Amino acid sequence: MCFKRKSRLLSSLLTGFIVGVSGNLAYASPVTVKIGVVGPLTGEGAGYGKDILNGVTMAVEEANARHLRIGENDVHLEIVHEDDQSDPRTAVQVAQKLVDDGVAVVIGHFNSGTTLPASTLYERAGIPMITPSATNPAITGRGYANVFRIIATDAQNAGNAGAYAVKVTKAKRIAVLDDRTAFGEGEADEFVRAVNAAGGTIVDREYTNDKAVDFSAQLTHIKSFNPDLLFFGGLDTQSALIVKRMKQLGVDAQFLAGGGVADTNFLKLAGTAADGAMAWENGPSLQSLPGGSGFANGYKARFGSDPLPYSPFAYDGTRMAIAAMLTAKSVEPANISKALKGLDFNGLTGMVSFDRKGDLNHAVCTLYQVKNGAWQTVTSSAR
Ligand code: ABU
Repeated sequence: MCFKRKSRLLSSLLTGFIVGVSGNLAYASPVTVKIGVVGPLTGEGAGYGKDILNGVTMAVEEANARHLRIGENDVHLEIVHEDDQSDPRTAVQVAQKLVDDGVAVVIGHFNSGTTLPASTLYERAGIPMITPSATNPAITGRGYANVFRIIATDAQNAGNAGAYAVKVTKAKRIAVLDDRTAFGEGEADEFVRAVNAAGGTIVDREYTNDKAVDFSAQLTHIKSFNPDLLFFGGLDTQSALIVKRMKQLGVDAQFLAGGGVADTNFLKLAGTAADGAMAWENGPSLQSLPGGSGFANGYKARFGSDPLPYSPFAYDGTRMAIAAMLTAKSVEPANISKALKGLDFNGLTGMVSFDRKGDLNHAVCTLYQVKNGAWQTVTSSAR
């Protein structure tokens, strides 16, 4: 064989080898699909935001370990997370960053007050957003096609609380205090609506803000109405400060709150003043779910702490988005949104499917009460 032919063969073998290798590499190199996660990662709400990020992380790690194949491509999921600091203006800025970054889906935001403005950006960009925690009914009340919520609304949860206060607790004189956020004020409105519908009486309604640490003025005024139940629309830290101050001021009323309160942070901060406090939460209790203890153990093994209330919903929201990609055989946001609307997903938190508005078809809420220093389940309600 002459040198020229030898060299052509070598060259074509090499080319074939390179094509083969590069072909294999092309086949082996998965397409990266970005999953946006957003909530408060700093500030007062950081515990909740990190809990949501952890829930998404668990779902993404599980999916990547299964080596996803979607349509014609191997797919690797990558989390892109942003900190909205629980601030509506920051939320809009980081929402735009996620849109510009080309995320296929967004899991978040945590707060109703951040989700309301940020969701408009996702809607315009045609990117599906699934909130695992923001419960103001207006979030899904604007006819948006790409906004989903994988947890009960406050119309459902605070609605349960209002009916329960009148019909079961038999409260006759009900006072209401809220933190004037989209969440706190919204759930207080829903609570008042349900109390009125059940024939109950609101004797006083007071307001604070979500940064306040002293509630003496409001509680002193509330005390003058001699209520037998106080409903607070707001989160766990302020709830703990309120029950402590109620004891100090001698406000002898049953404390009842809505979502985001029945957690260990409340117990730690409230101490012995926590005993007897009640809270309706916008979801089933983790202990009641077939996969609940497995999730809690897996979470603790991975992150070194117990899950807070919203990671199970973030976990399911992410898994549902992945199921939508598999159903649609596509990672295009428009196709994911479309597939999400038709899915019946057997999740950790139950059978999940969305109604016309993007809310759950079957939502469960749970009432807890502090007994002997721990939150105990009292009852649950499907609404
Ligand atoms: N739903 C509880 C706290 C989050 C929010 O809706 O603002």
